[in-house]
Amino acid sequence: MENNIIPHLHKISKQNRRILIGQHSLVIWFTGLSGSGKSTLAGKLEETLFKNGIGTYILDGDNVRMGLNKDLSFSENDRKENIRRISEVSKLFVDAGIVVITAFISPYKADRDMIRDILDEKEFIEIFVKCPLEICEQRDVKGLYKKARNGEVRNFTGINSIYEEPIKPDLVIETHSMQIEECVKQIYNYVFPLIKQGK
Ligand code: ADX
Repeated sequence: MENNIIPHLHKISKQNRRILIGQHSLVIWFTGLSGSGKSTLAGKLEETLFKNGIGTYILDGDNVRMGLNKDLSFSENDRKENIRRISEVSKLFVDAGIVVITAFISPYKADRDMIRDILDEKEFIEIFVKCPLEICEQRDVKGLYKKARNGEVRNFTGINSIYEEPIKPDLVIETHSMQIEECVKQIYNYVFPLIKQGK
């Protein structure tokens, strides 16, 4: 496509910034049903990483949809656009040297694959927060499952909108069968060496 945009190459690179901060920046991408525990895990993981000297930033569905993405609905196209924008924002943060932790349902496999594609190698960790729909529905922290069952919320993931499970995620965390501390420990043990040594 001819758009007359020529990227400007600045002198300070992603690698320069990583060396200055002392970490390998990457994206820790949580995917799973509403109520599966993505935001809770993201928050606890961030606390643990922060205490261990890692610079992080959380991008969370409910928060981002109040600002940058407040014009988007839960239709298939808007969910795609939601994830596309978040991927681009995540890429910028990675370029800045920061470890990004995201918490979005991100129901479509193609969209999650797209994120992996726009990032470089070793910059994307996909974590499937696996929790049966019945348990998420029992938890119903925000009361949205009840509303979806009553027809008050349309296109609700798991009820009348699909969720495509990851086929080969880097980690699977079952929040219904493990204590939160154990889940965080497992994730931390996996990501910390990747952040510190980039391998
Ligand atoms: S995504 O599908 O586009 O990735 P995202 O993670 O940004 O979703 O937002 C999900 C959050 O929005 C849910 O946790 C829930 O609180 C709220 N929400 C409101 N309506 C819906 C809906 N129809 N389907 C799913 N989540 C919804």
